[in-house]
Amino acid sequence: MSAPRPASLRGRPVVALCGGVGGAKLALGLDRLIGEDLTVIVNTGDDFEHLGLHVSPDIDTVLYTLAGLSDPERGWGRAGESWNFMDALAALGGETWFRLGDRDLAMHAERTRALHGGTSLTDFTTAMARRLGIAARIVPMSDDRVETMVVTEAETLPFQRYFVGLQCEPVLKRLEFRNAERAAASHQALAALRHPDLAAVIICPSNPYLSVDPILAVSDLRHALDDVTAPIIAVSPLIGGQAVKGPTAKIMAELGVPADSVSIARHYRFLNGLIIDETDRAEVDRIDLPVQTASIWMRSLEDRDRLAADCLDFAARLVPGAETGMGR
Ligand code: FO1
Repeated sequence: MSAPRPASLRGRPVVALCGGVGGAKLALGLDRLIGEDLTVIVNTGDDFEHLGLHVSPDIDTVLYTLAGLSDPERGWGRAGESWNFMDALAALGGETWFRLGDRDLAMHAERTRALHGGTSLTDFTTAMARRLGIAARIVPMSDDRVETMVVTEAETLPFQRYFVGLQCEPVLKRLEFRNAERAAASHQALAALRHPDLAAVIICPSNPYLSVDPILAVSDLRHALDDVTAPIIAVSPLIGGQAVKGPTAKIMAELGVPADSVSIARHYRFLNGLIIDETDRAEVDRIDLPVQTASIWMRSLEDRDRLAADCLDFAARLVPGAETGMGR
């Protein structure tokens, strides 16, 4: 059973910014705690057209995770998946570097059909969340195409070619978020950030460079965040200088940034507070922000619930006038 939320936040909306696997775990804890008061704004910089289908990997990871349908080992795709389509495709000599499971395929086919019929990605995603019985609103950062491109020493790669095709091996020089400045924010994402009673914005422990920066690159969203008066907090994606999963530490090394929570706090310039792992307690005094230590490695459902409650407690204590007993 989830912990009760702080009285000062009860019934008030909360926004989470989220990428794929790591972020979705916290989004699940938040959904279990505050359900329909939560809006999750999801990165779509990883979206791409594959085999004629519109694939939105981070949206699907969040949908499947919150619906209890995700594969617990991989973190992406659906549990109990079968791969007949991929096997048949391989036999025909088709492209198999990016794997679409048979069940997952239904989502991509349905999304592609809906988008071709004029439905927006926002409307399709919110409809799917309802259909899958999810209480929170799940919304893409934009209905317009924004493409994360990875600039390496040798070439500029579309995100999935770098992430899946090359397993993040090439040394990253920088990232580009094509069309982000021109893309309009999803109307639901903007409305959630502009809600007059907004209680908190929580940046999930997703990869800051690959997963959260594309959201922040959408100028409408960045400006809306600048105008947010509610506390904006982040959960560090690092524990002991390493990501639980994924290439965050490798990318930080390649960008010449120390892989620690101090760098995460500097990266998100607009933060009012940062949650770091209790084992990184020694870093607290080097961070120029209110810091809460917590156990941020989410192995069990209870871990997700507890961290979600910690986030809301921390945000509630950051409101001017609230008692500030930071966990230092
Ligand atoms: N990740 C992989 O490492 N290999 C895959 O073949 C793969 C397929 C895939 C299909 C659908 C989907 O929603 C996600 C998929 N992912 C795969 C994960 C995805 O590439 C990443 O998790 C995100 O884009 C980064 O957050």
